[in-house]
Amino acid sequence: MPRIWWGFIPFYIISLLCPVPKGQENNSNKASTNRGSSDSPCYDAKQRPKYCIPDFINVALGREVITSNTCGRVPQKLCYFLDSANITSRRCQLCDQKKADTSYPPSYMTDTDAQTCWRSESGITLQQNVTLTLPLGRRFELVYVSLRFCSPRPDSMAIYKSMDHGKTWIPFQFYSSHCRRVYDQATTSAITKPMQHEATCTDFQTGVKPLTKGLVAFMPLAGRPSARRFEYSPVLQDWVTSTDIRVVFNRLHHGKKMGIRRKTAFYGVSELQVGGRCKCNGHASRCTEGKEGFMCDCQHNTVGPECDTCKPFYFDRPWQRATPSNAHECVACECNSHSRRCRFNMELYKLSGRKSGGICLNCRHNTAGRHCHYCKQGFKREMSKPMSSRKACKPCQCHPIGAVNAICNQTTGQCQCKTGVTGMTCNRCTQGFQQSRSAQMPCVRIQEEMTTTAAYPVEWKAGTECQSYCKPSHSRVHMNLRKYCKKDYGKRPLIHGVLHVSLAKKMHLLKGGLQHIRKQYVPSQVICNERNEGPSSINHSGGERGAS
Ligand SMILES: *[C@@H]1O[C@H](CO)[C@@H](O)[C@H](O)[C@H]1NC(C)=O
Ligand SMILES: *[C@@H]1O[C@H](CO)[C@@H](O)[C@H](O)[C@H]1NC(C)=O
Ligand SMILES: *[C@@H]1O[C@H](CO)[C@@H](O)[C@H](O)[C@H]1NC(C)=O
Ligand SMILES: *[C@@H]1O[C@H](CO)[C@@H](O)[C@H](O)[C@H]1NC(C)=O
Ligand SMILES: *[C@@H]1O[C@H](CO)[C@@H](O)[C@H](O)[C@H]1NC(C)=O
Ligand SMILES: [Ca+2]
Repeated sequence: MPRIWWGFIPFYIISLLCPVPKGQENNSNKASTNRGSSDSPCYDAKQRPKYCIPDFINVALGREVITSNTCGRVPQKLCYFLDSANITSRRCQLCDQKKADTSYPPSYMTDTDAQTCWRSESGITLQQNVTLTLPLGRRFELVYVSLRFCSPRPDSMAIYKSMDHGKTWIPFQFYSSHCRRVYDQATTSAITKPMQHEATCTDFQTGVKPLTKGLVAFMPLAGRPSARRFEYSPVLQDWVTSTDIRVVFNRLHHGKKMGIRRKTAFYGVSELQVGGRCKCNGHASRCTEGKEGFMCDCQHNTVGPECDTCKPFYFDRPWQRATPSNAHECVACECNSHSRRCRFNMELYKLSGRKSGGICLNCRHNTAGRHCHYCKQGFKREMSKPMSSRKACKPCQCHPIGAVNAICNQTTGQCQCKTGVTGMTCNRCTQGFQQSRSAQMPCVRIQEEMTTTAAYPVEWKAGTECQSYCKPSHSRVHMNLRKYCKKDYGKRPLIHGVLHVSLAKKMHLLKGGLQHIRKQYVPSQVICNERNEGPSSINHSGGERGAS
């Protein structure tokens, strides 16, 4: 990662103008000597998330600068000064791109060598602008833009920034000895709050001296009223954000002032630096350069090039930029381990007093609810297991005929029984009742039954668990009542009749393959009441029900 060339700008200037949270300056040293998650600047000693930002880097280092104009396409004479204060130290040299030692390419601005120098063509006319464009590849929050010249500084120059990768440009700063004439701007003395996101014009750093090695340094936060509360100022956060930097040299100093003729004068820059840090919104302390450019090393359960979204399943509250007083980390949804997906709901979030707005999606293990915190219909809570257990909810197993529907009381497991039916799953006739032939009234008062006369021996007696008395029929078709209940209920809250398995169908089933049949469902009565040939002769009010 390219470091800042600190020798360039006095450190105290930067620390004064761009307050850095305590401990950040020493960050890089710590990180290299004392690596480990517990030491992460994004978490405190108790592993609580805290505000963190990446180190400053010289974003321009090694990057390509696109220039409108570079000397030496045709050999030219360029004159410059050896001594920054002495006009008589003038030297003239040939610039010729055909030879390496007489070439002054743009890459000399972003190398690490303070001696190497890019030079524009000489003989720049008064109307001619020379432009340097530096794409940064991603969004950075800039601390400074600085140029070290190897010619006298320009009389007028402008710095622009882009926030959309060069589509549009926003003035960042103007430098001119004649602000009004060149840029139609007043020379700014003080920056007030309403204009702190606007470019100003200054005659500072525009003098002809030093004749060489002069500096133009722009600090976008310098003198801006909200700079001290930068982390709480969206206006300034926006102001320093850029994807590209453009420097335009609009006017040379008069040749007379320098004692050189315009024909041999040029713009020369030995170092172009852009101090900035990746925009990571307070959620990363590191930003490393990889194949796809600089990437924030996002913490606090955030993701994205700028740590600008919550990572999947961490949608319990909305994403927010961190501040020094609150890390605003993304929080996982509470789904009792029954879901790995959730979504955010603003209404619920507001109702909860801005605490929780996550809604679990696709609750598994027969659970339901916003947090998968209760059992879905047809299931009861298994109290011996914690809610987060995969076995927290068990099927009600309400009897398909004895119960009104498949839904039981979540806590007690009690199914809703029809008249005269009892038992947790409604599988028995109450005392004084006995089984009838009707599916709607499976148990009738014993005296009523006497009067209607039972054609078949009905054995659905009190105290008899159906499953235990349901014997396999002769056909050895082992049916599973439990599965039947599960399948046929829910869709049909009331069963109006029982299954007729016609003889033909039965034959088909027997021939067709027992394996298949074993998976089929037949209500208990079919098997219970008949030895073998019975089922088709049972005539309840309902019609035939699919055994397929
Ligand atoms: C780092 O911190 C130590 C004390 O913790 C201090 O003595 C040192 O000067 C700091 N270094 C820098 C580069 O700020
Ligand atoms: C200016 O530079 C010239 C030649 O480099 C030298 O002779 C002269 O003494 C210098 N003058 C001052 C004031 O430094
Ligand atoms: C040079 O820049 C100035 C100021 O931005 C502008 O008004 C002028 O049109 C430019 N000249 C050319 C030739 O582009
Ligand atoms: C479930 O049973 C309990 C205990 O009898 C009762 O308090 C509760 O109201 C019942 N719940 C429902 C939804 O019927
Ligand atoms: C079943 O009962 C209905 C009247 O309830 C009657 O019309 C029908 O013929 C009976 N079917 C058999 C197979 O007994
Ligand atoms: Ca250089």
